[in-house]
Amino acid sequence: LRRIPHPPHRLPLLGDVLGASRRTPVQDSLAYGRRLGPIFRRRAFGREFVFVWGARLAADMADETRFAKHVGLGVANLRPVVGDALFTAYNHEPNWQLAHDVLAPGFSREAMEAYHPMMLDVADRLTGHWDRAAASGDGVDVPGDMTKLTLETIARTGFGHDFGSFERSRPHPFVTAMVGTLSYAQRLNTVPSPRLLWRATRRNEADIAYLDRTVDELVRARRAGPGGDGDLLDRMLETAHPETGERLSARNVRRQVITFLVAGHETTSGALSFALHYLSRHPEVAARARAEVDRVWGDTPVPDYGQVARLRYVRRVLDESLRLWPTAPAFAREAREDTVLAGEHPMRRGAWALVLTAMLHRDPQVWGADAEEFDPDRFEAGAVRARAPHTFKPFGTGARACIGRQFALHEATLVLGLLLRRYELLPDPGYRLRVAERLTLMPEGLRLRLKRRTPTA
Ligand code: MNH
Repeated sequence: LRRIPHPPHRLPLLGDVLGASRRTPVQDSLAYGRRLGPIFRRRAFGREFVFVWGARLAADMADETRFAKHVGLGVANLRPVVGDALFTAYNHEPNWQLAHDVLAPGFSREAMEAYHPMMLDVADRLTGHWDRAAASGDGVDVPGDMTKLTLETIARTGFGHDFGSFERSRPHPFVTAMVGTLSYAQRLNTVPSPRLLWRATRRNEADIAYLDRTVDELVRARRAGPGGDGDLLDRMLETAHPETGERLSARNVRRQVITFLVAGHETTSGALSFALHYLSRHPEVAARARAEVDRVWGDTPVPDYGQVARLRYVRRVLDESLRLWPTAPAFAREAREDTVLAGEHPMRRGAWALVLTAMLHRDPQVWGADAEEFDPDRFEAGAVRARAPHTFKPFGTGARACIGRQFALHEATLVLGLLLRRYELLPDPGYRLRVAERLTLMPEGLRLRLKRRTPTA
């Protein structure tokens, strides 16, 4: 450990807090990473965290035979909310495999095809709202509206539920409570003892109680009603494990529903928002993407499932946005046994480090001297093949990688296609990208003005 660099000015007790802010731990870590190199440590209140972002080191940590997901820091802080549900389960907890096997078919191609028309329905509500903004010349609140869209999409496709987000002027209280628990989980990492946050702790307990109540109500309604055509909730409630015949308990179902409602929308919303920001700032990229949509979709009023995957350039815009701002900006890995990381850093069994995806994605040795620039052509097939493996990891790695990856990519590509086809995106020239952190990343205060392109479509 002593060989791993750390910031020069360490305060007794407090640790490496000089020049760092509690609100932006990821962006501060990017700055440290640039100064300190591909592996570094930060200390806060007597706890030491190792960050890894160099491509060689990160690729070694992707070796599933020697490393596994570590449930730590922000993820562990969510355990009081979602316990042993998929995202927060320890590797050894039996409910991980059970839920994974029961829910994986909910992300198969057939399942995705069934979600597609529902995704279109929700997107219609967004464009209804944006059409009015385009007509009146008002700007739109991009992260706010993308959050409405992605929340309604996962609620509808996964649970047959409607939060009515587009009919509300303020975020649904479920979103407020969710953002509350995410922010609280992040803040817990920035204080020596949770007792310092007693007021926020009480608030957090109320937020958790609200999430639980909302979900219990949703489950009660499903049990009383007709069923959801094999959606995620049906699978959670009805499906027995194909081999063991085991089912998820009521308590575990509650935790899974919250997990999917949260994990299923917050990061996708950020990804869409960053992509829209970059599209508005790069008119030549937007023009190319729009030409592709016009070519692939022609004048079909609604694109079908297969027409979404054929938007290759739009998908590259999304990948490039997730490269610069992976909305889940880090994940933790632990050693399964005593091992040596990249032949250099000895690690004991159970020792762990954070893979700082946001910085791995900017490693100049992988992405070149212009790594900080937005350029979707980096994801052309030839360029991808030429790149070292495990250097683009917005969805994590290995057995515990994102189960919703295809879902998110399909939804986001579809929505970007629909928006590009319908509007010109006009940036506010005074806006400077500000990134808000609450475990996930979101462009703060991003507003765009819209010009309706095809009044008939
Ligand atoms: Mn998702 C795990 C990123 C969309 C549900 N997700 C992960 C991990 C990353 C991630 C990174 C691994 C975390 C870790 O190793 O600790 N997820 C994303 C991003 C998007 C995203 C960047 C959108 C863009 N995720 C979605 C969607 C859903 C979803 C959509 C559901 C519909 N994700 C999950 C679940 C897990 C997960 C569930 C936990 C999987 C597991 O541990 O088995």
